[in-house]
Amino acid sequence: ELSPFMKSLGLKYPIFQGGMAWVADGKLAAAVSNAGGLGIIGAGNAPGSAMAEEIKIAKSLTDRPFGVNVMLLSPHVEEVVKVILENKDNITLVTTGAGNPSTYLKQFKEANIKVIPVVGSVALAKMMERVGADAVVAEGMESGGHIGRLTTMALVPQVVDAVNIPVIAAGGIGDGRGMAAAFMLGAQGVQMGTRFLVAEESKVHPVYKKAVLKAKDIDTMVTGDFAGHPSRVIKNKMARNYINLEKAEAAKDNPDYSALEELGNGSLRRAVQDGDAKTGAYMAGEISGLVKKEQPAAEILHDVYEQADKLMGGDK
Ligand code: FMN
Repeated sequence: ELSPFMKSLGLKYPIFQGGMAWVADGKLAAAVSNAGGLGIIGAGNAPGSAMAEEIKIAKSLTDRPFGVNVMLLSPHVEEVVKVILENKDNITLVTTGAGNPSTYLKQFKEANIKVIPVVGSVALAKMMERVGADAVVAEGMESGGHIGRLTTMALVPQVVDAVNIPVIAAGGIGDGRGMAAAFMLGAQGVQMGTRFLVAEESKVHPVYKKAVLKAKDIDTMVTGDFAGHPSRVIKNKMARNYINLEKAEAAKDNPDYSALEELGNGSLRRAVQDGDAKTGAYMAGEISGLVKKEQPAAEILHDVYEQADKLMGGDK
C-alpha cells in the first residue's frame, strides 16, 4: 500500500529516478514515468531553452506526470523556473538541490507543483519543512554526484523523526533490499540515481556505463573534500588527477583552487557525452558494485519493487 502522499503523485511505484544533471533527460524521465515511477528531468546548469526542449520531449513520450530537478546554484535558475511554471500541467513536482528554494516556493505552490528539496542533514530538513516544502529527499553520502556528510542509514531515521512531512530516502539504494530497508527507516519512497545511470533509455556513454557495471564495492571515491562541493565518482584517470591536484593545493599555505575548478568544469558532460576517462567525471554511487546489468527502466522499477514487496510481506 502506497502512502497517501505517494498516491497523490499518481504513482504505481514509490520510486523516483534522481534528476541527474546531463543524464536525466526527457527520454529517461518519460520511460520511468510511463512504467509507474516518477521520472525527473535534471536541469543542472542547462539554460531554460534546453529545459523547455527536454520537457517537450517528455510530454511527447508520456501522459503521466514527471518532475524536474532544479539546481539552485545554476546561473539559469530563473529561466528554468519560468519554463517549469509554463509547463505546470505536466510537471507534478520539483526537487531542488544546492540551496534553499524558498524564493520560488510560493510560485510553485500557486502552480500546484510540489516542492521536494534534497537534504543531507536534520537541520536542513527542518528548515525546508518550515518554509513549506511538501516532502524531503534525505540523501546519504553513498550517493553518486554531490554529497553530504552522513550515511543514508543514519540520516533517514533522524530526518523522519525530525519532520512531519514525507521523507524519500536516497543514496546507496540499488535493489529491493535497499528499498525495504529505507521503508523500515521510515521513508515513504526511494530515489535512485546510480541504478538508472545504466537504464537502456539512459544517454550515458557506453564507456561510462561499463565503468558502473564493472565497478566493485570500493571503486568510487570522493573528490572535493578540501576544495568544496564533495562529489562521489568512479575512480578513473580524471578522478586521480583531480584528487592529486586538490591534495597538493590543500597542503599549501594559501591554497588556490582555480586550476582545479578549471579541471572540473564540464567534467560530467564530458563523461556522459564522450565517455572520456581522462577528463570526465564518472559520477556514480557506492552501490555501483551491485549494479550488474543494463535494463529497460520499466524492468528496473518492477524488479526493485517486487523484491521489496516480497521482503515486506506485501505491505508497503
Ligand atoms: N541530484 C540532484 O539533486 N541534482 C543533480 O543535478 C544530480 N546530478 C547527478 C548526476 C549523477 C551522474 C548522479 C549519479 C547523481 C546525481 N544526483 C543529482 C543525485 C541523484 O539524483 C540521486 O539522489 C542519487 O544518485 C541517489 O544515490 P544513488 O546514486 O546511490 O542511487
